Amino acid sequence: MTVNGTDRADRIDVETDGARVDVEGLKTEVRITGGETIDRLQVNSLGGNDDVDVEQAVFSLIGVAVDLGSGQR
Ligand SMILES: [Ca+2]
Ligand SMILES: [Ca+2]
Repeated sequence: MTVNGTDRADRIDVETDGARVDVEGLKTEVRITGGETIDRLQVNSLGGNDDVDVEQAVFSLIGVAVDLGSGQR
C-alpha cells in the first residue's frame, strides 16, 4: 500500500490503535485494519519540507518505508 503527501510541507503521523494502523496528516485519513493483508506501507511525502513520524509499535504490525522526496531542509 502506498500513501502520498502533497508538494507542500506535510506533517504525517503513522500510529497504531490496537491492531490497526492509522496514517494521519494526509488529506484523507488512512486506516489499515488487521483484517487486510497489507504487510508493507510506503509513505511518499513528495515535495516540501516534510515531517513523517512513525510510532515504533507500527513496525511490529507492518513494514514501513518512508521517502521524504525533495525539498527537505
Ligand atoms: Ca519532502
Ligand atoms: Ca510534502
